[in-house]
Amino acid sequence: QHKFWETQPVGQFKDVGNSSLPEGPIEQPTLLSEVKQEPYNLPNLYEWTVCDMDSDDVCNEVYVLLTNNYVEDDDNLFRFNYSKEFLRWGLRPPGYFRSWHIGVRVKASKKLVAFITGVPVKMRVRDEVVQMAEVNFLCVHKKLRSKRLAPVMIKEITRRIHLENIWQAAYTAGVLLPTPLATCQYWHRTLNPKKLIDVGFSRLGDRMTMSRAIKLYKLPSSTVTPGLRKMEARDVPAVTRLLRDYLSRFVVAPTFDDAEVEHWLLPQENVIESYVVECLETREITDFFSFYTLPSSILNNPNYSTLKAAYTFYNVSTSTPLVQLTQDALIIAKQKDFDVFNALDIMENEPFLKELKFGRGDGQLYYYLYNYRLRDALRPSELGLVML
Ligand code: NHW
Ligand code: EN5
Repeated sequence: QHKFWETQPVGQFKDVGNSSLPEGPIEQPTLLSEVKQEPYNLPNLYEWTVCDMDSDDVCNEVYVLLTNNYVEDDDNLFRFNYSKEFLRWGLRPPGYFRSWHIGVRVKASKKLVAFITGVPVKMRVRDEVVQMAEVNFLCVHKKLRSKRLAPVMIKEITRRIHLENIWQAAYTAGVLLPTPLATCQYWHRTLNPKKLIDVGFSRLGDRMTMSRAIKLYKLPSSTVTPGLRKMEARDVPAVTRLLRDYLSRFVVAPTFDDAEVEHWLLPQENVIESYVVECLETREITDFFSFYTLPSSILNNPNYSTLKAAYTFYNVSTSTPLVQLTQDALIIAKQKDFDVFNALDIMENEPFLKELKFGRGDGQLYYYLYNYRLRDALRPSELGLVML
């Protein structure tokens, strides 16, 4: 069934429910000198390349590959369209390794035809903090699919992660593989009903007319939380404290220091938006929310070419109710002309989803760990990790 995944140190379907297996690493690290020193072999026409994301030309090649070949929805109406600035942000966090930005080129033409990346993250699993890689942006050109290139790419990035003495990884996918740490659901809050219906992202249900839909999804024209403002560099220490405290509640979550909070949360136009609530009396930062910008190309529509989507990222509420905080996020997203605001049912999101008129999506997101076993799958609300 899974000729490749059966050979890997991941939870196997046959072991689901077997509580006798211990939690923790599935296989032990080896000496670095015992890690294979040469890259895995690719089919003869292809060669490995490190993609230098500092280079505008290389970044553009990656962007073009993903724009034309990355993830689509089940009905092939939409394809993720990560921007170049977004890719640079997502792939160059503090301590990143250039060697983990791996491309495959056609030897003869040098055309980039496949890609896979990792970035380092310190992940807490229960009460252990484990150095891991987050693996993302696995992509094989449409014309090269089903040739078993993906397993070679996964083995090669594993080798390069091992060379940095890192032995665990986290990844997410829309497909079911052996075996999920958690199974999460996408939810969508309509901001621009007319466009979402026109492009096939949503449908007018029974007894729903366009004017009813427009009224249903209407939002206040300005935010309601006093003291809400864009996050600034001076907020980093306070936001780090809030986030560290908050993420400690979840079974699996990253741990962030100031440098990582600065990288992942300081606002960048068209990439990441973050807002803090500053208490007007004490000047304390009591809450914050963030969302990232990830448009999708609309495939084959005569009137529209991109769907502007916001994805909720990390949020912490200590004094403003999370529902109100998230409503302000929706209002700001609407002001910034997003068409839809997306969320997963992870962390404490579940309660605000229904309240704020999110609708269940047709996509799921499975979370995985490589070389780390948990006795049972987690509930989405036990997960404190968002991957791009
Ligand atoms: S999920 C997004 C993945 N990308 C896309 O869906 C883009 C569109 N699709 C493609 O480009 C986020 C291709 O279809 C891909 C597969 C490249 C997906 N994850 O080459 P073959 C991520 O980037 C298995 C893992 O013939 P293909 C996360 C499949 O089950 N495995 O297929 C990435 C089969 O193995 P099996 C996947 O269609 C995490 C084998 O690949 C997969 O031409 C990576 C078939 O290969 C997926 N999304 O190419 C793992 N999709 O055993 C990182 C298919 O079932 C692990 N497969 O026979 C950690 C490594 C680091 C460890 C460090 C200690
Ligand atoms: C991880 N780094 O399927 C990335 N998206 O629901 C890789 N559906 O947008 C993993 N099919 O439900 C990616 N509209 C896995 C996700 C791949 C993309 C994907 C889903 C998530 C999605 C939309 C559009 C469906 C189009 C037809 C959807 C319904 C919204 C509706 C709004 C009004 C109230 C009811 C729901």
